[in-house]
Amino acid sequence: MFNYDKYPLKPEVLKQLYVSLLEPRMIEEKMLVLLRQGKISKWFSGIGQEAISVGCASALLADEYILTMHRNLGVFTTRSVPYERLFGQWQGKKSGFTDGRDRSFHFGTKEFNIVGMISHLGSQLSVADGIALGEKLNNSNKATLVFTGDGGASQGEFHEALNVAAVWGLPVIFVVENNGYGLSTPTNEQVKNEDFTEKAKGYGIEAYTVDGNNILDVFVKTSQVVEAIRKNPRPILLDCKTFRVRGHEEASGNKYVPKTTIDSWVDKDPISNFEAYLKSQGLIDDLFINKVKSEIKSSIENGLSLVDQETEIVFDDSIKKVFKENKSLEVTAINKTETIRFIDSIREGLWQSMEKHPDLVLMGQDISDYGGVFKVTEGLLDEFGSGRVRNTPLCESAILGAGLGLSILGIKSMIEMQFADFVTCGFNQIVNNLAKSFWRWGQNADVVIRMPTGAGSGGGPFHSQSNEAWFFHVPGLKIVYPSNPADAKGLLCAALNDPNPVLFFEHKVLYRSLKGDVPKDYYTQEIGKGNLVKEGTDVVIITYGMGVHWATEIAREYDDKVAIIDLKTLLPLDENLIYKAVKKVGKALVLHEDNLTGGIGGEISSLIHTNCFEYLDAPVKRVGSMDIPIPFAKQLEKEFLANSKLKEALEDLLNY
Ligand SMILES: Cc1ncc(C[n+]2csc(CCOP(=O)(O)OP(=O)(O)O)c2C)c(N)n1
Repeated sequence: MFNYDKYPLKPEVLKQLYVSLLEPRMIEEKMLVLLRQGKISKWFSGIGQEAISVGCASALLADEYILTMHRNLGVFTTRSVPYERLFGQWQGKKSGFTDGRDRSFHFGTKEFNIVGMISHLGSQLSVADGIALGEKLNNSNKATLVFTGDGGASQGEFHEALNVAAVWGLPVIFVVENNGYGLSTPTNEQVKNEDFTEKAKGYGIEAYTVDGNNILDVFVKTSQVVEAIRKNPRPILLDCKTFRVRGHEEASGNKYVPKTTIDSWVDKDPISNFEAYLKSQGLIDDLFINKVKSEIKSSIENGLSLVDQETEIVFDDSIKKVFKENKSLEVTAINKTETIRFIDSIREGLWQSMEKHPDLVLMGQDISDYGGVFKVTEGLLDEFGSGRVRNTPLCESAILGAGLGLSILGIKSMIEMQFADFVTCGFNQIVNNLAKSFWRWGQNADVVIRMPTGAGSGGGPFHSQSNEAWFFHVPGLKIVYPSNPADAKGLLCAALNDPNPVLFFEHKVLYRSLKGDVPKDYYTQEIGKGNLVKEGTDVVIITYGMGVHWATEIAREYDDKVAIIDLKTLLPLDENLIYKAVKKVGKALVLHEDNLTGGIGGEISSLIHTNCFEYLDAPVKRVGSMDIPIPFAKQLEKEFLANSKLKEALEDLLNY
């Protein structure tokens, strides 16, 4: 059935491949028993597909990254991940890789150079791009390999990741496990053209069809392409034809698959066929097979008994650790200042951070020779070169995923959204991958996302939204929103020092309209600290960004009655500063440019009511923009904005 003779490999290699194939099969057979006993929660079967995982993992060097999906147990076993750690992971034990925080194959381990999936299909592909970019920038001559199913390849991320890899010449191997079904959907309902090599060609990517049930075909083809791309970095796609002979996951069954189809693929089983071949060649015999099987069996039993002896994981405060510790020290500003615009302060912060972190990479649309649509990155290309100042194709998601990939190699990145509005196209990567990675398996996402935001320049509903509240809800993210040039530079430098994902909001209208005194040298400001910018006796306005300027303007009309807090950071929120000021004056007005409903003001107002109730002389007032999309025409936009309602609300509160 398989022409194994085509590949003249050494007997030791052939025998090792056989043993490597047996491992995942035998583990899985045992897990199916444990599943029935309720000892593990879910199982996604890779039976019949082991040749792909094992062949690929055997072809790569141990220090080359592999990004796995839910049917790739063979990668873990081939990389000699201890069984007890895998079993611990599946049973939510401490010996696993996620401290019981995430299930099954949703973990990575840098010790074994494996990055596991998140549930959201497609997202891994861009992370692989980032790792491959890091390897390329490091001149390491290493390849990266990432798996996707044929179903997952319908995700937009597949398109984005392949395109980026092609344009940037990244040494990444995209392996499509083309196994006939995505859950219950047959491939012909998933895609019109089932040949993924043809799709690859559309991106300018070399591609090969691989018999995914023939271990030698997988191993030899992968070895060849990995060798090729180490020397000459470029992406290659392997379309591995195979079949999922069991259900999507054990509980769901596979009644929708014709029995004759399953039977025909069972006949093509990658292990029994290879075993028969090796026997026919006199390379192995029953004695050898039994010995290997009994060794694997006892390793499985041993691993399971170790995990059985483990106590259940306990709930404690460590569960709250969503951020990696930030060990960077604050750098104090020295007095020598210059008066510069908001936009210049951001450019200066970026520039000096590029000098401070020699591996920091900037990525974004048109940010390189064009300098970005707002010209924030103008001049950086000439100084720091095209490796570090990178124009990206028009694909937010893939670049955000790539940012996580770079972090895995310990490389910092700054990603510019052309307009904050376009972050919607990368939302999944931010809230599911970047935000949760450290909490899930200890891998931080060292990424700063710059967000040119805000209305006031007639940008209309898609170029001037305030969307900080979308992220405020997500544990694992930091949100910084400066209102003036000095804070912008100090906070940007701090954000770039911080090893965690930071969304950095910059109000576009302030870019060129606001000047301020900014220390010339490099300095940082602490993230998570707000500022009482003005003292007052009767009311405190708690705000940020453009709100600070609106508040400052109106406060002039009320002598010393109005205090103002500039939050500067929204996540983590400087709660103590808020409470102190509210307790002092007894009245609070929370102001933001964002729409009122679901805006950050709701949370702040609730916190004040809970923590300062006895001190309040009036209910907390919220002022936000109207709950409609942002209108384009100047006069409509003006009325839409929170500022138009500020005076009335402030008077109400003062007179309460
Ligand atoms: C973005 C997203 N949508 C839906 C799902 C639910 N889901 C989990 S696996 C799966 C099918 C995956 O098919 P394929 O990529 O071909 O991999 P296979 O399971 O066949 O190995 C679906 C729809 C998901 N995990 N992610």
